[in-house]
Amino acid sequence: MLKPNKENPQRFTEGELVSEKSIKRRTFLSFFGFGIAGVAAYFGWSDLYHEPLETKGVTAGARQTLRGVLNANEQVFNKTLPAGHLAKTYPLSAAAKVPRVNGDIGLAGSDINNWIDVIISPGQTIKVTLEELKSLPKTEHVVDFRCVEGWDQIMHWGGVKFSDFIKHYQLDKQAAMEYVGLHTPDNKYYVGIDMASALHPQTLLCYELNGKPLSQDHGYPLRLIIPVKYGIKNLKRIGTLYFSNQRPPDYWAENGYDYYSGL
Ligand SMILES: Nc1nc2c(c(=O)[nH]1)N[C@H]1C(S)=C(S)[C@@H](COP(=O)(O)O)O[C@H]1N2
Ligand SMILES: [Mo]
Repeated sequence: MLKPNKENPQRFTEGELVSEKSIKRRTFLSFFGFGIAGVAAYFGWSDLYHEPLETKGVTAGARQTLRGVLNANEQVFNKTLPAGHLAKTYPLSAAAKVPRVNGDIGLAGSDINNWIDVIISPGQTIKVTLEELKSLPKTEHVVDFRCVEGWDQIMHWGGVKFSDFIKHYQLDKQAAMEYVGLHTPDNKYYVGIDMASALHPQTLLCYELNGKPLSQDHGYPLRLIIPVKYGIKNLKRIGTLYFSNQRPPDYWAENGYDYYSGL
């Protein structure tokens, strides 16, 4: 649309015409690129902000359109990321000497065991001890750990590859399911992970940070380290691990965050 030039209301400048056209074009493009900003520009941020929350389910707390975008992103990422895509690794010297602690939901109880419960079918649970896991091949890596709050830190982790754990306990049938669910012993923190990301070669059932056993606030005895996901998915103090074809409940997805939370 042509608008009068402010300085000279009788004149229209070509610049305005071009820039308005290009803005429209960009809005259009980013909308179809699933950009949240694009969607907001298209519908108006205030409409988005005031639209009803999604129907509460495995995910909750996000506006309906935003959740639609997040779920569409999951489809795109699942189909386009090459299976072997690795997170960047760093030299040992780059690892934080005093790693920061963030998030203590599910860590307050005294229910600190040296095993985890692995539900291999609805009626069958096996106890997998820390000692057993330590006897399996150890994998270490130094990766950038990223929190959705905006900070990141290079950290040195050690543990058993999730895929080695699957192989050792012959859980192939379970690994053919779509999701892994994990929760703390008190059930207060819980996450769901798509199986492709769980089986990713850098995903660890982790028991060491900087070459030492995990401290309690970093998730003793065992935590998930999944460098292809944001920190929220890296559950500390695993109590129970199970397999499912439905999305397992997920603490932050119920509070408005992306279920997939991939990097
Ligand atoms: N049990 C549990 N695990 C958790 C959290 C939590 O609150 N409780 N917070 C998550 C978040 S948001 C981040 S960023 C990382 C932080 O891990 P760190 O304390 O080892 O740095 O743990 C994740 N795992
Ligand atoms: Mo986080």
